[in-house]
Amino acid sequence: MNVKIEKINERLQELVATSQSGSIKDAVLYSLLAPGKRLRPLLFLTLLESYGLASDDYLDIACAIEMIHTYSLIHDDLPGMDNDSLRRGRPTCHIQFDEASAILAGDALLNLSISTLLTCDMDALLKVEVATRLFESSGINGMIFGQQQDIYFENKQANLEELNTIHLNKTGALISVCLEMAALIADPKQALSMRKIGYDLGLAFQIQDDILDVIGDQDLLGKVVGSDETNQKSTYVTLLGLEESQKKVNELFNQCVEDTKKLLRHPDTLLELFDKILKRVS
Ligand code: GRG
Repeated sequence: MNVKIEKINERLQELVATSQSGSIKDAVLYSLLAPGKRLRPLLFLTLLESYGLASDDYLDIACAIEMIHTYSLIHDDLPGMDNDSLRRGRPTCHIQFDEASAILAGDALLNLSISTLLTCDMDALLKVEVATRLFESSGINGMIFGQQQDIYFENKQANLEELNTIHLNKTGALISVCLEMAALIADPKQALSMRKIGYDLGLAFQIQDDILDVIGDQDLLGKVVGSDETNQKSTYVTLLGLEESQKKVNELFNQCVEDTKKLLRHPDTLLELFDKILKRVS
């Protein structure tokens, strides 16, 4: 396994270890340590390394990001939202435990993410800046807004602009802030440019997700395919078809590559990660 992923997983386990024992801790560990790809923390840590910083020094921030992502997946899978039964190759949290435990496990992860960030070892002002952007992006003006729009458009036809708003907020905001936070730490002048690259990457990632929901392999993806159709969701594939959707992914990817090369002296590792993310089958 990738060394960075191993370190993220070990640190996640340590950060939860001191929590009160009981079913919520069990549910948190069940979802958090399930085999996720850790793409968001990897983007953050990889960009820090591209800037020449030691990524190990920022592992707690990477874990805070993953905690937010995992809480969003647990809540998204609930019967009141997407009502999914499979996630990361396992029964979803509310199926394995129960709905109350899944709601509380998501809440606990959000809290744990905040305390992890606030207690990490970093200059206090920079920490406030990084935390502000992380929680703005995952909050009501970012991921949560996207989720609300996503639910609003269930059983309704969204046009391309509306779909972009959903995708950019629901998925793009958290992906984007991973790059933005690394730039804020290492080279603040590049933070806005990195945010833009992150949004393009996030949109491409979500379009790829729309494609995989139609042509993907359920066993590899570890989640139920065809869930967009079941939930009557507008997607890039329903609006533009498979071929045009793939074209859009490629266009966005090329844009990300071009923009990144303009900013970084050593872009190769980050570009390899972009490539891996957008060619993913799982
Ligand atoms: C419930 C507040 C709240 C928000 C939910 C992000 C989100 C908003 C819901 C997740 C549902 C979903 C399928 C979103 C699209 C983004 C996406 C493909 C997430 C899965 O990310 P991966 O593939 O998952 O990185 P792993 O399991 O590898 O971490």
